[in-house]
Amino acid sequence: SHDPFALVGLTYDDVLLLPGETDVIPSEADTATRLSRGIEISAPVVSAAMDTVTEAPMAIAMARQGGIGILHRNLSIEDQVRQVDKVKRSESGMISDPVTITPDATLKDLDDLCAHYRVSGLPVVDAEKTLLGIITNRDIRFVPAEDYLTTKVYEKMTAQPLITARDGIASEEVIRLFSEHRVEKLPLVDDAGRLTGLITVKDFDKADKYPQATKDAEGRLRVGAAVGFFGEGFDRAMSLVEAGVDTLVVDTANGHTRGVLDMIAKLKAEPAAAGVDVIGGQAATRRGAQALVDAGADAIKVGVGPGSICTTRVVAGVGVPQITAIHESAKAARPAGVPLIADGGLQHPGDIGKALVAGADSVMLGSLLAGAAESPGDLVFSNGKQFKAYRGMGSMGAMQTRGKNTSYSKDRYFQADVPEDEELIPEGVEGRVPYRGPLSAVLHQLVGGLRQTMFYVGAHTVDELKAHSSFVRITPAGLKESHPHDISMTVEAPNYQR
Ligand code: RVP
Repeated sequence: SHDPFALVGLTYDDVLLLPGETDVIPSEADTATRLSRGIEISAPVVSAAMDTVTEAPMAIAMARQGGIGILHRNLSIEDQVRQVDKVKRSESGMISDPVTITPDATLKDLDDLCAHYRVSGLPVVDAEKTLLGIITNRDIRFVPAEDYLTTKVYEKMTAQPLITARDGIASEEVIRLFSEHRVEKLPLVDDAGRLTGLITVKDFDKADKYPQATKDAEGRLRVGAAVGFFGEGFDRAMSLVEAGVDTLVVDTANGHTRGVLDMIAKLKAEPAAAGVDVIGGQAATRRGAQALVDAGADAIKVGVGPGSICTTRVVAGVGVPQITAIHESAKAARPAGVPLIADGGLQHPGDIGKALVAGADSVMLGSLLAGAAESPGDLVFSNGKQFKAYRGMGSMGAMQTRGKNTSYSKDRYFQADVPEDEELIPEGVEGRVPYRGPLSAVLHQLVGGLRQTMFYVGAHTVDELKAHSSFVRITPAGLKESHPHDISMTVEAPNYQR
C-alpha cells in the first residue's frame, strides 16, 4: 500500500558524517571526480549558471583551480559566445586560434582588441593568414594616444626578422627561444608561413602555476554554458558548440518534462555536438533522474528549491530537501554510470562532503561563490562593509533584465509565454552577499574543508568517500551543538561567518 508520508526529506543540516578509522593526511586527499561522463575535474566544485555568479572571469578562475564554471544564459547568444571564447583563449601552453590583426588596421583597433581580450599584443597577418609581423605594447609605447586613429599597424609592427616556431615544438625549446631572444610571444607557422598558433610567456608560466587546472585535450581551460529548451535554445547551443564549449547544461527548474528531455536527446543526437557533454536538470526524485538518464544526459543536476535565493518551495509548495533529493536521484543515476551534480543549498564547506556521500559527484555553488572578486558586478559598500549583488534567476530582476518580461531566461521557470502586460510569478529573490576576496581564497577554504572531511572519515579518494561513509541523523539540539554556542564570536573565521 502507498503511504503518502513514508518518504522523509532530509537536508544538509539534518545529518552529519560519521568519523571513521583513518590514515589520511588532509593535504594528500585526492579530490578528483567526474563532472559528467566525459569531463574530469580535480576539485568537485562547479559555479552556478547565474548572472551574478558566472561570466568569463569566474569560469577562468574556476577552471584554473580545478573546478569548472557554467556561463549563465541571461544574455544574447553573441554575448554568451564571446564569454566562451574568452575562456577558451585565456590560458594554455599554446593558443591554436589566436586573435590577430591586419596590417592596415589602426592602433585604435589594436588597442580595442587588446583591451577586450586582455592581451598585450597581436600577430599581424594578411587575408591568407600569412604572418607579416607582430605588434605589442612595446612597439607603440611612444605613440601619443591622439595618433591612434591615424597610425596603421604596419607602421609600428616588428616585421622581419621574426622569431617563430613550428607546431609541436618541445617545452624546453620554447623556454630556450624565449630567453635567448627576449621575446614574449612566439608565433607558430606552417611551411607556407601561415600562422597556426601562438605561445606567450604569460600563458606558459600559468600552465606551471595551475597544475590542477581543468583543461581540454588541447590544453585550453574547460568551460560549460547554460542553454534553455525553448525558442532559440537549440541555436544558442549550436553557436556555443562552435565556439568550443566543453559542456552544455540544459538549464531549467524542472527537467521532468517532455520539452527538456527532447532537447537533451536532440543535442545528444546532433553530430556537430559530438564530444560535447550534455548535462540535464533539475531532478529531485528517482523517476525524474531516470527520465534524464533515459534522455541520454551525461550528468544530472539535482535540486528543486534548495537555493539560498530560491522561493519555489514556498511559492509552489514543491521540492525535496537536498540530501534526500540526491540520495533518491542517485538510485537512478548510479546504476547508469551518470554523475550527479548537487545544485544549491550548500551553506558551509562541510556540506560538500555530505553531498558526495549522499550520492553526488560534484556540487554547484551560487551564494558561496557570488561574493568572490571574479563574480560579475561591482563591489557595493554599505555601513563600512563590502558586498556583491546576488539574485535568483527566477527573481523579478533577473526575469526582466531587458525590460518587462523580456529576459532571455524566464523560460527556466516555464514562463516564456507570459505577455509583457502580465505580472510574472517570481520564484527567487534579489539581495547581496559579503565580499569574500579572490576565488582562489574562497575555494581554498571550501576544498580545504572537504579535505578535512576525507581525513575524518578515512577516505583517500572521492570514490572511497562515496563508498564507505555514512550519516547520522541529528536533531535541532544536535544542530545547535554543531555551531559555535555559548560564546559571542569576536573574530570571524575565513570559513565561518554568522
Ligand atoms: P545556492 O548555492 O544555495 O545559492 O543555490 C544556487 C542554485 O539555486 C543555482 O545553481 C540554481 O540551481 C538555483 N537557482 C538559481 N536561481 C534560482 C531562483 O531564482 N529560484 N534558483
